[in-house]
Amino acid sequence: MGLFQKLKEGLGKTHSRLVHEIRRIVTGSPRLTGTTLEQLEAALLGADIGRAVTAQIVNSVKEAYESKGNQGADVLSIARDIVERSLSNHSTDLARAESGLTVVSVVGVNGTGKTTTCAKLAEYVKKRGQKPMLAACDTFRAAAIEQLKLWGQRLDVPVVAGTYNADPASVAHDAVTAAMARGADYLFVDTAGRLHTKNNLMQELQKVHRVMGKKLQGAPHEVLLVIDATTGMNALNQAREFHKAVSVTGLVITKLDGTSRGGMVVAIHKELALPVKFIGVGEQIDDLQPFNAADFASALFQV
Ligand SMILES: Nc1nc2c(ncn2[C@@H]2O[C@H](COP(=O)(O)OP(=O)(O)OP(=O)(O)O)[C@@H](O)[C@H]2O)c(=O)[nH]1
Ligand SMILES: [Mg+2]
Repeated sequence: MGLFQKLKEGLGKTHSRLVHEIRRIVTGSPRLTGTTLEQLEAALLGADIGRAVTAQIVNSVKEAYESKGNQGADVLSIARDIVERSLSNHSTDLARAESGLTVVSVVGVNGTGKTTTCAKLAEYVKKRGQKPMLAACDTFRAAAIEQLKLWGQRLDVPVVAGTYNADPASVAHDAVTAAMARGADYLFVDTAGRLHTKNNLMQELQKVHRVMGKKLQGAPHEVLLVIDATTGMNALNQAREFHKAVSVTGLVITKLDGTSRGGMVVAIHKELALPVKFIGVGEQIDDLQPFNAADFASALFQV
């Protein structure tokens, strides 16, 4: 299956909700009235597209109707174009250190998909011909180390791990040392899930980053915050707090296949001005995709 097809399937719940509702609204009302616009607004907000972008879409639909009449107001394509434009002002490629090893720290609250994302990213760079390594810095949750090691075995990617309850910063230090010694291109650092409201845990994360930065200048070169799309707008608070503590460089939004509110990608991007770098649309290893604004917008609104 092609990448776009997979994306379309993954976003299927959000797509059918939006397209179904918008079509019902448009065909149910031969003339565009105030009520139609209100229904359109409700449909877009219901998919969590957010107030700002929803208002833009509703205004454009109104303008198109006023200047061109009903025929000119193709609501789905207007929405598609506005969503694409609102998402496309950022580069989304994985950071690359100027020379040698690039360290990518993967952070977020519990259960968002960090460990899976580390594995998927390792596979992603491997497919491009680069050499990945993994660091098991979740020394807290039961079975977290085994989970990452299992991925390492499956993907044939080396994993640096310590023991449970070891200081994650010391595992991170050893992992950077090992990755440099082995000439890896990327080190993906799997960190423990933590609530953004827990100060001591956020400080622990800062320490992990500080220690890596001492070992290798610029590390971590990328801090990816993994957000579970099914948590909806609470993700905004998570993102703000993580960003404050560890300067997030990009977002990974997972589990988009599990929600009909996939428009949250648009709202979060608008609200935070942080690039969405990857999205997860399933549990398989190749279900993590580099984010592409045009494809995402088409997958939401294209019939
Ligand atoms: N459907 C779906 N499931 C996903 C996606 N990404 C991750 N998952 C699933 O989410 C669950 C949790 O994933 P993990 O990678 O263990 O999450 P984590 O953030 O490392 O969890 P903790 O380490 O406990 O904080 C697993 O069952 C994954 O398969 C996705 O894009 N879609
Ligand atoms: Mg994990």
